[in-house]
Amino acid sequence: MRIDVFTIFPAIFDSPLREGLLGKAVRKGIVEVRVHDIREYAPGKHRQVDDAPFGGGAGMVMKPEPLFSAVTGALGYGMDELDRLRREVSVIMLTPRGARLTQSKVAALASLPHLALVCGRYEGVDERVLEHLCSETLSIGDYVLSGGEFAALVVIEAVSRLLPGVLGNEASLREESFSGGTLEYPQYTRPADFRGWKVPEVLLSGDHAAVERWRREAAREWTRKVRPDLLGEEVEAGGEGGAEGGEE
Ligand code: 6GU
Repeated sequence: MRIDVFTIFPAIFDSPLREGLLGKAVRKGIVEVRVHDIREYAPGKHRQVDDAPFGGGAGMVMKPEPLFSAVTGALGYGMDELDRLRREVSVIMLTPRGARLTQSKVAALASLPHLALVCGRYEGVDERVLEHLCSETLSIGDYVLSGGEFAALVVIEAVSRLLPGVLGNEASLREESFSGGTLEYPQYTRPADFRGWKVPEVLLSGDHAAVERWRREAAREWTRKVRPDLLGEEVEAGGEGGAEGGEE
């Protein structure tokens, strides 16, 4: 998969793309990420990428020209080829105004050949960028970041781990358990007694059916405590799911 990122802070992406599983996927060539500096496409001596909002109000708005130039130019399309660009590349604006990212959305993105992630900054982006350059918008949750960079990294990380050859198979199995209606069950490892805090007896019993029951119940209990909304829903906006842990 190819991912092009458009940002005014390209250095933010340096170490996340080198470290861990994502770094490995990049080195293996499973995901090819190219980071582009929007400012290099801004005209004039000042390379201005933002301006005051029409109609007044606080904050600055990202100008359309540098964003259109950056995305078309870097991807090798003419300014008159926006339709072909949007057919061939999924151009996604990261913004707190965007549609919410879910695991099912992540899986859908992982099946695409080419993403372009546009990182919004400041208090907004000229709406014509959303209307005529981007094919969709995404937000990673109901809180505000000062820019889309960390959200883009979240998308890259979540998508990359689903690509064939990155994880092995356990990824998709775990994803299924997440979309099955509850969060994951608690995990323990050695020592069985740490400063007097003991691992639940049943996990040491060797009784696989009992372990299974305990995990299912512990997962439900935990989910009820921290994410009751997940239990109230038929199927979490995340594909599959439903059969188990859905009743009550
Ligand atoms: Cl994609 N961008 C910004 N600036 N803030 C966010 C977000 C994105 N998703 C959640 N908060």
